[in-house]
Amino acid sequence: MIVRTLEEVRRGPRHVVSDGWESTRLLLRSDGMGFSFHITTIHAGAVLPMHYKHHLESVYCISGRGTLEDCATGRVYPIGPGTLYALDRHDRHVLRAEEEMVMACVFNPPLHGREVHNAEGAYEPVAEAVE
Ligand code: 9YT
Repeated sequence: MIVRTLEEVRRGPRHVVSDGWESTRLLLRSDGMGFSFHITTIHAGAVLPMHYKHHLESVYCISGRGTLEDCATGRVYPIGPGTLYALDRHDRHVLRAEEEMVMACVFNPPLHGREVHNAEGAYEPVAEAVE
């Protein structure tokens, strides 16, 4: 059984800070669950183009407000507390945070833990694990 707190994981290497967002990866590939689970904070004003070509991701908004653009259709969805989006088709998208947003994110396959977005807003499938 695994029991850990956001507070303790935030203090270690599973807390990653990047441009416009930071994320605490509570579960990673090395935990053996078949998915990874993250609590991600999107900073106010961030505009994040993303395209997870190698992963499926679902995102649940806990707090804050913003919008999600589906680049294939141009459709823009309001995102707020209680809204979930799932990138079931590896959808290219842009997340815009009107205020700070806290999101719970699940990735399949799980992230290893040190990925950052490449120029296309994707995570490369890499081989290194972070324990
Ligand atoms: C909402 C969002 O950007 N999710 C991606 C997960 C997060 N950037 C992470 O942990 O890498």
